[in-house]
Amino acid sequence: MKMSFRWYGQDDPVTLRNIAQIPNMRSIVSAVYDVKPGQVWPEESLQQMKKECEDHGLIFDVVESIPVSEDIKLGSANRDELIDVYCENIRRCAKYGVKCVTYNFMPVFDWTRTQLDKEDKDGSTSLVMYWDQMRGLDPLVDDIDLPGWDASYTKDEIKDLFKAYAVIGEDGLWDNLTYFLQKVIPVAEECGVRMAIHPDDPPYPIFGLPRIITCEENLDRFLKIVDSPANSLCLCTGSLGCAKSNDVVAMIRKYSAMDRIAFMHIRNIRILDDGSFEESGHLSDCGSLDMYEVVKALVETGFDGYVRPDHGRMIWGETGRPGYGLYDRALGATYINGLFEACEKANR
Ligand code: DNO
Repeated sequence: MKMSFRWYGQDDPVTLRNIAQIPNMRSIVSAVYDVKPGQVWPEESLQQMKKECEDHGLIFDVVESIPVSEDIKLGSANRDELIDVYCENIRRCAKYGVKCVTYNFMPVFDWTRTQLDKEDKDGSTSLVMYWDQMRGLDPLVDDIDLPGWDASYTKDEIKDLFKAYAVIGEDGLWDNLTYFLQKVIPVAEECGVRMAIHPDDPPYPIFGLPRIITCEENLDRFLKIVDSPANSLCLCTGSLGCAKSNDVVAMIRKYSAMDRIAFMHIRNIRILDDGSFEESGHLSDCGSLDMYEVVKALVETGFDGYVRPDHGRMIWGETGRPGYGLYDRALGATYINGLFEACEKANR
């Protein structure tokens, strides 16, 4: 496996020097952040990112994310132009050494949480989603302002998007994803990039918006749309794992054996009785997922893709981007390294 760490560029309080000091750290996961979705990424930005990483003994070879515009997901009239820009961005990333590009196909917003700084008994804080804070909210009536939502939309724009997704539904979203993949994957293949779709987080409908990258049946369907290693998964244990019906270890075993996992996001979550969940420390004991079994499944199937510790808690008084501080993610990386070493030695 190739150990990696997400870095938000020059504005990130976590520095490349910090990251380079974590044992076994190899790759940087980043993106060009000062360009809006649907625009071409300047080559200078990619070149600079590559150089900065190299100056710290790290490799910039994973992009997270090239965002997919809503007009592509909705199948709007201008989608061809936007897909052309998307393909150009893949080519540009490849030119500067990128081997894996992560993206998601979630309508309107990325992950959903109800609080980003829930304090645990030990004083650490983490991201949580509590159903009792979600219930009763209606995006078409209420002014919803959940943490992590794209603040660039006006309330009216959000309402229009919800209506547009209600019209296309899940079937329309599958059609638009198919259209996107059929154009994008050949380009990725041509330039040696593996596209890695991130599962919906959480993997069930939120406020009635369609969600399709959610479960084994749907991942099977997704992978068949274009049957190529360039059309792969970013398998996020914490996202798929918060639906009790998902057997994450079995999914990893199956898709890794098929060589269809390009990128692993490894983190643990604690599922509560009502289906709410809290992001926990990475260790198996801290949450509901068995991280040893996760890594064992990867090792036994010969996984050689990218791995990153996903969201960490805020500990030791650190402040910063929720989920993306240095300390707890570094502890996560070290724990994951340990699991890999043990499983690899046992597998020899
Ligand atoms: C959350 C991340 C996601 C992920 C995107 C990929 O912290 O895992 O935001 O980057 O869904 O497009």
